[in-house]
Parts: sequence; C-alpha cells; structure tokens
Amino acid sequence: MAGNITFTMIKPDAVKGGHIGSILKMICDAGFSIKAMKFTKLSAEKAGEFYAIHKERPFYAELVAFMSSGPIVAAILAKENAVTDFRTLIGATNPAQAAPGTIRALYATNVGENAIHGSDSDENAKIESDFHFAGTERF
Ligand code: DAT
Ligand code: MG
Repeated sequence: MAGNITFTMIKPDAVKGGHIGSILKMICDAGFSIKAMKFTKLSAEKAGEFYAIHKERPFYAELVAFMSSGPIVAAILAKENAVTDFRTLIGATNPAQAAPGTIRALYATNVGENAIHGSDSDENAKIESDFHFAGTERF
C-alpha cells in the first residue's frame, strides 16, 4: 500500500519571489495536512548531502549552490498516496514541461530553479523527513 507522507521544500527562488503563501494554500487545498514545518537555510554541506544521489550529474554544483543560496520552507505532508499525489501537484522537473496549474508551471523559474521539491518514493520520503526533522518537531 502506498505510504501517506511526503517531504517537500519550497526552494529559494519561490521564497525570494514571495510565493510561500500561495504555494502553501495550493498544498492545503489539495488535501495535504502539515505534520512538520520549518523556515530554515541549508548550508552548502547539508544541501550537498541531501542531493548526494545527484553527485555525478553535471548540474550538481549548481544545484548545491542554488539550494544553499537563501532560506527554504521544509515540511512533512500527510495524505493518502502522498508521494504520487504531491508529484502530480508540483508538476514536471522542467517547468516548460509541467502541466498547466501545477506549482512548477506557476512558480518555477527554470529546470534548475524550480520552486519546490517533492520526494520520489515512500522510502525517500522517510529518509528526507528524518534528514530535516527530529521526532519532537512532528505532530
Ligand atoms: P525532481 O526535483 O523533479 O525530483 P530530480 O530529482 O531529477 O528532479 O533533480 C533534482 C533537482 O536537480 C531538480 O529539482 C532541479 C535539479 N535539476 C534536475 N535536472 C536538471 C538539469 N537538467 N539542469 C539543471 N538542474 C537540474
Ligand atoms: Mg528528485
């Protein structure tokens, strides 16, 4: 059975653009509830660790620099089929290919600066949630 949590970050471009409120409204209107949330900033080291799976990709250095360039909103979200439904809500990685009305279609700048993160599997949702939040920060 599909898990019921996913992990998200509103990325530095969307925070700088003033889109936190609009994005959180879309997330809540889509039926997700908030289990944990923080406004924080990743160090380059932490961003590198979070995206370690992409270490060999040509865009890795750019990705780490971008994700540590300003504050983010990190959150754990709950809903049935959370991972799949959230990926549908955020849209494709490249906003040029994201379906109309998705968060990335509305707020992403380009494929690198794409407004929001969503976990890609139940296993990674747990790993990413544990990376950012202690047990005492979850409700
Ligand atoms: P997603 O965030 O949709 O899961 P991903 O896991 O393949 O996409 O990549 C992680 C992030 O890396 C992505 O949100 C933005 C960046 N990225 C991916 N492909 C890229 C590319 N071709 N050029 C620049 N940045 C890229
Ligand atoms: Mg991914």
